[in-house]
Amino acid sequence: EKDIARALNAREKFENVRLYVLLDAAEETGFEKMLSAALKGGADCIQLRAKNQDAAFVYRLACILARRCREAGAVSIVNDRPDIAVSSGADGVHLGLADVPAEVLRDISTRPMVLGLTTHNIPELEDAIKQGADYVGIGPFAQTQTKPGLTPSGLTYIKEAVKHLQGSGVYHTAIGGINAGSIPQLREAGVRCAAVSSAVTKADNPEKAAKELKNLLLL
Ligand code: TZP
Ligand code: MG
Repeated sequence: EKDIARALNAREKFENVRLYVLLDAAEETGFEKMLSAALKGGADCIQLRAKNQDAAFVYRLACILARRCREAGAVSIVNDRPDIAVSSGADGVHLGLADVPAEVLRDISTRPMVLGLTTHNIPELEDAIKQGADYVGIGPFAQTQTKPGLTPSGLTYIKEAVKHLQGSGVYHTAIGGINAGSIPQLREAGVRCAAVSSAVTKADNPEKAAKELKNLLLL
């Protein structure tokens, strides 16, 4: 019973997340600047996505992420690495099919953690629910430069997933090639939360871009 209460507590952290921003880490200063802009722009959740980087570097950035998000009242998520998510003080971890299984997080958690899992179709979605996901990524919505080689599912899978998740208590975030122009059709499809990378990080004014996305998501 106590375990259920703890799990619900972690899940509830995601309840009010509307704008989810993924930040790729290249170097520390750039990361901190972008993190500040995203938080000022109203991002409710930030994910540290550090591919092909030293664990020492990822850990350092994750600690910064966790602290800054806590101060701003936003949710902090570390991609791929449950060990770094737990030890840095972040709120959660995001895992895909190529990452360690969700049980690893359970085995090493010293506190309740938010678990996010990637899904591309209904069988993967059902599996993610079984694995105890607090939220699932649903997509990719459109062509993305950030993660090459993905075939977009457009609105088809996103609509199915939103319907499938109704009443499950599991949250979702649409992902993949989303920009401000995508938000109205996503909202129409029942999407509450959208995850973006380039729409914020490659914008001339990242803070302003985040604000615009957030306002559209709140409509
Ligand atoms: N997973 C599916 S799409 C994607 C990830 C990490 C990248 C999203 O980035 P962008 O720039 O918003 O398309
Ligand atoms: Mg991954």
